[in-house]
Amino acid sequence: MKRVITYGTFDLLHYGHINLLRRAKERGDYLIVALSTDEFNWNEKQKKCYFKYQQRKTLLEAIRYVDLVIPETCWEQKKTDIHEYHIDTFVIGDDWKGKFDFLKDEGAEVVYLSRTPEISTTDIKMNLAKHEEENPAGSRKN
Ligand code: C2G
Repeated sequence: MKRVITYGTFDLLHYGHINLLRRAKERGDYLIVALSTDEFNWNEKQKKCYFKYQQRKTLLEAIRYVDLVIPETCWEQKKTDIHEYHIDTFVIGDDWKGKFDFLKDEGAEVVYLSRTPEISTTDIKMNLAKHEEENPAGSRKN
């Protein structure tokens, strides 16, 4: 049983995330997602999530490619996760290319997958804010 792990915030889940998770699962039989907690997101990535951890976890657990969701609470846990969860392959988007090569020393294959272009949680938020500005809810007809 080949075990794969990936890490992320996965806020406002979109098709870019799904493309990543699908390709990650294709590399093994069992996919673990280490989901960034709200505290980790804010303290380490300055991200304020629209959905709280439990909501993001519920969404991920509904995805057919995902077998287990665990919390990501710090940068350092990757090394121990590889051993604790008997991971064969670490997968993440290529926006992180080269950042986690040290996991090879723990015996894991490290794979950077191409990001899906033209979609991001940040863009979704910006586009929604712009739309709201151009079509304030209060003045909507009927
Ligand atoms: N992703 C993608 N294509 C996009 C957007 C995201 O392939 N258009 C991938 C990212 O590369 C990442 C995963 O989807 O592998 C989750 O993206 P984020 O939630 O933005 O994750 P990030 O904040 O990069 O967290 O310790 C690692 C970090 O927790 C990674």
